[in-house]
Amino acid sequence: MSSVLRIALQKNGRLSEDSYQLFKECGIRFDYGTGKLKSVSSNFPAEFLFLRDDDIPGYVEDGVADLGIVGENVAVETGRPVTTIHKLGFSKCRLSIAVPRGVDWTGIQHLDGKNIATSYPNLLGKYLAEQGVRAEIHEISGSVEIAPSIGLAEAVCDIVSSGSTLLSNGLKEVETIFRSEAILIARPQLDADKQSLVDKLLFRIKSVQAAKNNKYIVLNAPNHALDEITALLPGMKSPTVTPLATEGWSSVHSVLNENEFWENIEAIRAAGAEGILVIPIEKMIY
Ligand code: PRT
Ligand code: ZN
Repeated sequence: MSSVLRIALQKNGRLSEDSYQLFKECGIRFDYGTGKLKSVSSNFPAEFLFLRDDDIPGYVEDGVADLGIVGENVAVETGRPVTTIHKLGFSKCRLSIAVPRGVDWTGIQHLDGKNIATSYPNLLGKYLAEQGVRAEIHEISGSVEIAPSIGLAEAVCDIVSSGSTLLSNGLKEVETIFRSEAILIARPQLDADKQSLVDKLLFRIKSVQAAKNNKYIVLNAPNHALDEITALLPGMKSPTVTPLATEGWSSVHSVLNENEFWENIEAIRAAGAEGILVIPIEKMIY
């Protein structure tokens, strides 16, 4: 029988939509959101399991699933021996310590002898040990941010994204102890057939991510400025330069990375480029 990859995804939560979208962009079709716990892809040898995120590292470790998508915070907190094979760039958040707004925060030593409520006792415990702080960790599974107002703890350590939950509970963020994003995890020992399917999947994921991080750019340039402009647009190998019907002008086509985008565009315009078109890329194959 030929191999089928089993991939565990969060059933319904903050990771779900982006995870489903990623596979869609990789051209891998499967049904989700039907209430089913399992779905078989119609065009890739993969089977998807829909689970609670906290259970995913364990299922991957036990071999029930070969791959899984979870927040790095969950993967590290559970401490399961799974391999992180790729960072996915979505569901970014941080694990932070927060205290009531009125507290005069002087540094991490402020927590000495205090009670801290969290759902992340391992990550917090490790951080406090590194900082040489002796505090009591009070583990709770949800609604951590209300702990100080009901007298359960003097501080919290919780996931923060926009910061509005802390704000609306009268708390302020004072230390970030961990930064997280969604990651693809794998069972450490995959057989050769499954590993080759993982490689195929990773190739697609990287192509999708590269496309998102780059833009296709087309512009008109006076020939005397071509050297300067093409130096700013190295592209995948080198830019395409073709003459325009108008004497003394060329059309330049290239690819520009999102991170360098605005700075380069300004320099390109200053060098004399005109009619600049910026076009999204669907896939980018190196
Ligand atoms: O039901 P299941 O167990 O599968 O899901 P869950 O409720 O445990 O997890 P879920 O769906 O809330 O989060 C899944 C993953 O998304 C987390 O493990 C993180 O890696 C990531 N993530 C990204 C977040 C957030 N952003 C986030 N904002 N996880 C939780 N939050 C919560 C946080 O706990 C706090 O209550 O949102 C609140 C803070 O948000 P802000 O925007 O007000 O700061
Ligand atoms: Zn969960």
